[in-house]
Amino acid sequence: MNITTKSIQNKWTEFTLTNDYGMSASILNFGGIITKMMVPDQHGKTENVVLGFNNYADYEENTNYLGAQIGPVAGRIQNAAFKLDDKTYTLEENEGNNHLHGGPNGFHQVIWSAETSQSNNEVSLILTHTGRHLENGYPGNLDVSITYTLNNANELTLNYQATSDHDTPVALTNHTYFNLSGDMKGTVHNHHVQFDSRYFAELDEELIPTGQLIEPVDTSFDFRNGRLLGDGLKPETAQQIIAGNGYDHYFMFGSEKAVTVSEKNTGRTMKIHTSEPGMVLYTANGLDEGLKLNEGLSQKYAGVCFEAQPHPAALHHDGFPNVILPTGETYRSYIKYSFK
Ligand code: FUC
Repeated sequence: MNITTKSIQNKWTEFTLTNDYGMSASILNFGGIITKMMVPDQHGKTENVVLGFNNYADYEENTNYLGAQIGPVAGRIQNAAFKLDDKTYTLEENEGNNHLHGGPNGFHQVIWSAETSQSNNEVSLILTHTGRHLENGYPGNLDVSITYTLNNANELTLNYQATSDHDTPVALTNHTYFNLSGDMKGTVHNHHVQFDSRYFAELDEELIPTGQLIEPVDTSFDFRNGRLLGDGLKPETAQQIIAGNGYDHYFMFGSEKAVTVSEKNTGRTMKIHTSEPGMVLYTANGLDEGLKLNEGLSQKYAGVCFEAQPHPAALHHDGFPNVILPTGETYRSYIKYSFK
């Protein structure tokens, strides 16, 4: 196991965690961005399974949030405002009238403090940051830590912790675009995905949840028995069309908070386990085309994000898992990616 560091343009550091079985994960202290994840396939061939920029400078304006940590609140906050404890808080509008992914100065734009630790069977990077009271419109000084741990079982775990001195909304996630074909050979149409979800959140034209939860029985939104993502990447239903002919929806997990993703050409399988109550499944329907990525130019559907999180729709509607972190309590969550 080891950790190496690389200075990027004299302002950021990239940490690469490597295990004894050929898997590695590279992470920038800027935005906590996962720039690369090298994972062996069934035949022992090690390739990159995430999308990342070829030039680090392109992460400065990462409007597609490649690999980034998202916070304090991932997802869209309708009309960039919410009410809490009888006060209305106004946030910056960065997508129409709405506030997306923590706003323009969200956690994806922060240079985090970094420490590393190492033992025989795992290596970790610990990033910490304090968001200041009302800095981006959110109440409370928010102390956040994200620990990335790679072990010898080819598992990368992200452990999130946050505490605040005010009641405040918190929904942390990671925005990595996966493509298990390795080195971005094509799109994610042939990725097979399975997870236990009985409800997903209906979206309006601005991709804001309407408050309605839909039962996906026997549609391309039903992943309980597994299906190819390609089934849903077409203009079949109003919900797919709204999302840009694909998925960009919040699914609530059932009793199993896990997702299994596999790609048959390489035999790679990734299992995601999380403590979060649901996830946004986003199939890169809106990914800008022609971005210079590590393995070529980006295109629509070049990756898939599994954004495990509570959803800020809870600020405006009943029926969604809570996003308010009470003063002095600790937000704790994890997302674990296991590869086979
Ligand atoms: C996802 C989506 C969005 C968006 C973005 C880059 O989380 O929900 O629609 O385009 O990230």
